[in-house]
Amino acid sequence: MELKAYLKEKAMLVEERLSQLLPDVTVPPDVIHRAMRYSCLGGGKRLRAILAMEACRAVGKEDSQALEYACAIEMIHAYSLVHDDLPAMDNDDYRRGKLANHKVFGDGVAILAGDALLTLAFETLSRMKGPNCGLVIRLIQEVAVACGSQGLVGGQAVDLQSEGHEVDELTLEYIHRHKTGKLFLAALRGGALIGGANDQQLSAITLYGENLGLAFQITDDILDVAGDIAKLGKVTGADVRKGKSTYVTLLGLEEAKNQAVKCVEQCKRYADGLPNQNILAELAEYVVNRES
Ligand code: GRG
Repeated sequence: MELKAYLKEKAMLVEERLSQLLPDVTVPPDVIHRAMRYSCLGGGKRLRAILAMEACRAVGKEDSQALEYACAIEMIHAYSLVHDDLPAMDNDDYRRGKLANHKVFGDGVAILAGDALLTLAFETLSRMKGPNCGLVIRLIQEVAVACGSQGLVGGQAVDLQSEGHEVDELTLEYIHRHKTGKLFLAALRGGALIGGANDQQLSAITLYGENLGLAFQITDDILDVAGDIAKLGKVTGADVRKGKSTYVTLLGLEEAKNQAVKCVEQCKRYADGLPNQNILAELAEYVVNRES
């Protein structure tokens, strides 16, 4: 099957399961459930979910075994986007081609919707049926560490502090390895653990994930200067307007592209060493060639 069709099919599976896991809008208090569903459903590439499922498949189990885990990761991703768009953070009005959560529901409800999505993600992890208790705890730990002050929150904190200053490449790398990279890593590593990865396979998946995260972020920076607003579903040029350093401002457009290509080469090397048929190598290509 062609990659695009395959990704669409997997994204639909994730969407369907997420819709079942999220409380219905008829469940009180309806405003919070409407806000949660608004930002968690009906958009997004579901890249992190697909990575979790592919990592599971790459080391030996059906990708469906990682579906619940993949949904928990997508809830956390949605939460991070809702909070990131708030006026006190990145202050963006649009996300995924529609108004940001706080523009529809107000800042207070948007904060609570994010909080509830994070909490529901951990509830979902704790209810997983397939993995044994020990593995469930390990998965919860992977996700918690990725999200905390030495993960996404840490990356976001340094990003906030850096606004309006020029930062060096090391700081920029810190921001992105944490703010963006850690959730990719948690998705991949958790999927691989569900798939029964041995230590060597888990470290290959980790190295794949580190390179993928970097390739993804460099591409994000390139899209912010050279992307198509209609395809991106948000405005371009936001980084420059906010005085943010990016891979493009630090390295220039051409060198940024070269670095992304190098990361993809590394990704392919690690993906090719995994035992079962998977699309991780193609996904790395997709990440740098994407338009949104
Ligand atoms: C602890 C989860 C958590 C968050 C609190 C707000 C915050 C701290 C962190 C922000 C993290 C953030 C917004 C990182 C940016 C990640 C990024 C590049 C998002 C876009 O990802 P895509 O392109 O989006 O995969 P879609 O819409 O396709 O899902």
